[in-house]
Amino acid sequence: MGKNSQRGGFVGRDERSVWLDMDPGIDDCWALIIAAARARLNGVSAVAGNAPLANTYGNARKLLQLLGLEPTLALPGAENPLLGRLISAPDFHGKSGVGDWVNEPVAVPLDSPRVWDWWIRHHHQLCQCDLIATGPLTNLAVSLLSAPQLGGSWKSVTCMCGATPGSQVDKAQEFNIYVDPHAADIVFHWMENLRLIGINVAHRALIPLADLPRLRQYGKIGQVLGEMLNFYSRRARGEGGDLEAFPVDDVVAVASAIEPDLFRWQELPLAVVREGPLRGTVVISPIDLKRKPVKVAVDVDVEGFRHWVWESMDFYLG
Ligand SMILES: [Ca+2]
Repeated sequence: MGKNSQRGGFVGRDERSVWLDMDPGIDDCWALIIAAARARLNGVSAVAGNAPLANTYGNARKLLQLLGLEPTLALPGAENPLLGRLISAPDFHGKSGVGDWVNEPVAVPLDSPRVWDWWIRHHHQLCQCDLIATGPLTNLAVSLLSAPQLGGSWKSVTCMCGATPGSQVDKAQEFNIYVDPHAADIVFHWMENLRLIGINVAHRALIPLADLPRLRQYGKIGQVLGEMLNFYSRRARGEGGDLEAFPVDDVVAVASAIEPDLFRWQELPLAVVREGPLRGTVVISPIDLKRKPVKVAVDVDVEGFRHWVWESMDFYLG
């Protein structure tokens, strides 16, 4: 594996810098592993989502350690959505967020800096960095409420959430956006250079169950990831319509940020339904809201995506 101790992180196959904002979460873990193979990780911020913040923050730290990276690259974010109580996803990700992988929650001290403090303090560095968000968008929204100019600070921002307006999917809502629809609407309003991956695309780019034994060739990282994906794939298989495959939404988001040509995009101004039975549904914004267009993924090269995933994993060949 290629380490670069001088900068405290891996150098992947290009010199791109990324920041991951996530709620690990099993597919978040795979997304982090692949992002670390492809790019330099500037930071990983945790948000409450698939599990409470103490779990998602602890999971991010432990995974960074597994990859030989500094656990201090992880920063804590929000413990709750902007409004209402946290909804987590133990059915898919286990109570800890990472299936049966033994892990302890890491309590966040009251006086610990939160990620939006770091972003504000280091805002001049963000223009070099692609932000990829694969959890509820609470951290991004808090940063924008605190300092709206951060919306124009990133090189690009990719969010895994929702579903493209007008797409035919088995559910109108998706977990990240359903957990904190108010945060998503703020992000759609204020964030510039924004790309959206919805489940209408992510649930097409499925990984066949038959591919999982390939993980055995990647040593300890492959073993840990394999155990997690065995847990997750048993629960998520069939999402997307194929019982012999499972979705890896957060990995798709990383692919779309690093290899956007694998996707077809359309520009649309977006808003989010925040309350009621359609909570979390993405709609084309009414003209009077005057929103900037978002680049929305409308199609994916499925075979190209799968090839990219395993090519990325080869970074970890022993
Ligand atoms: Ca996630």
